[in-house]
Amino acid sequence: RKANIGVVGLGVMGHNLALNFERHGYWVAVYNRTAEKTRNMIASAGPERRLIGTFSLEELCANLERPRRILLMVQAGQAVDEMITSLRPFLQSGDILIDGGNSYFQDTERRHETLKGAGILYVGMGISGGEEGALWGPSLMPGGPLQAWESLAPMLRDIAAKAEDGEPCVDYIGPRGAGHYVKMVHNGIEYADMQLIAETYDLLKRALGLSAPQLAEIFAEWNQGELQSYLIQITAEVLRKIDEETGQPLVDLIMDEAQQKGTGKWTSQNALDIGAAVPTISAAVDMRILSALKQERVQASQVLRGPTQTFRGDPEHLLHLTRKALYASKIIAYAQGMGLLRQASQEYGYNLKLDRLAAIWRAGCIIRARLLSDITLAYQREPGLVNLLLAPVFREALASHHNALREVLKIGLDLGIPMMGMSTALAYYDAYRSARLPANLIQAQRDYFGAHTYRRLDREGIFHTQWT
Ligand code: NBP
Repeated sequence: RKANIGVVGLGVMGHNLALNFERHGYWVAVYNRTAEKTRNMIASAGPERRLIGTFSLEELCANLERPRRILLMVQAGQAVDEMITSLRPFLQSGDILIDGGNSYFQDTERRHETLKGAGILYVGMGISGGEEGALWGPSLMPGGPLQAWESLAPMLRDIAAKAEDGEPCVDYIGPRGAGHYVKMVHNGIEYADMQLIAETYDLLKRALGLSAPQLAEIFAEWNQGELQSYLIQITAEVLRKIDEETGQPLVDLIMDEAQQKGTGKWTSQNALDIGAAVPTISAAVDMRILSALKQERVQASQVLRGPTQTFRGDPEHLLHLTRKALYASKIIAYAQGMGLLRQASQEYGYNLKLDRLAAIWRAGCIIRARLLSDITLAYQREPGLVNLLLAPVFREALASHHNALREVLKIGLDLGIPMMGMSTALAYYDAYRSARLPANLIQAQRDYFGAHTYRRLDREGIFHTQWT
């Protein structure tokens, strides 16, 4: 019999997504460049499973019902182009090719354009949720031709995570590279969220001298309230983990050099390109870059001076403030990410529905959080909302939390603890709520040295002054 879908690339994600489709009653044909992985998968799954192992792309395509649906789960970049070229001779008009990797959205736009002429429907689909999500329910962000979405929707709804209200965490995102664009920004927000949590951990550890297991209890408790999220939950679990060999908290033994695969950097780069401010996402990328300079930092720590004072305040009060500061800065970081999506939607004609994006991030993905239900509601109530910070629910949350963020940053400054994520979040908030910024001076300077002209508050027109 013919399979309903083909999966190419049986790495961590492809393997588990194939099993997820199979568990929902679909026949899945699988293929991997290294044949051994295919054999192992078929052997370990057992003969009763609806899986068809194939050992060439021709065999894979011959085993698929038409129009074919093929999910590529190979490494992003050149491997995707190579697979498209190799698959191309076996595909026919109307077939659907889905790239589920973390491809750069401009690559997806290009591939979409190339395949369009042959009538092949190219879908760039962001997938979030990691290994477990792929198996038990990821958040899916498919973009591309609407016709492809209509054919894929029932299957994707089946395998996707389900939000609390039972709604599947998948929806049509928009044309061309929209799905991969949205996944990129999802990852940018994820970078910011992780950085804010890391700063909170650092402050509490250094100011209060708390151990990892003590911090684990604090994060676990915070996970019961407004901060409830996957990232806070796993932070508690990470902090609780004891290294079996040494008996020490494992986190204390892990090298403090953060790696990155590029999606956070792309988010910052693209935000600069289209003129959207995402300082907290950029700060998260910058802090990963600084973290990677381990040797330099160790040397600099011997010669560069900072404050020597210790924290003398009330520990309970600091915990209370830090929880509020984390929530406030998290709202501001999400507002930056949503603002970028809004701008990109206009720039690229993606016609993004921000309430739908927040809705499909409520479960399955790495940034799933209680906060996303509020974001969904805020955009449902006011689809034209220009900035998330202006939604009544977040305006009020920030009114009651911004002072805690200020207090926590003052403590961090006094102790010399770098809090680039939180401080950019507060600066963004203060800049956005400033009716007047000092850009008048910048305009005057530009006009002084470059005759760049300026506009005036009191008169219409374009002006230039002989400053000397
Ligand atoms: P893995 O590293 O586990 O697997 C990579 C797959 O790509 C293997 O099947 C490998 O085949 C295949 N491949 C490579 Br590498 N180069 C190839 C080429 N030139 N031609 C054909 N196949 C090639 O990756 P993964 O973690 O499953 O990730 C797959 C995609 O999903 C990536 O784009 C990733 O960014 C994205 N993603 C990952 C996660 C996650 O949590 N891991 C989450 C969301 C998205 P081989 O067996 O022959 O080497």
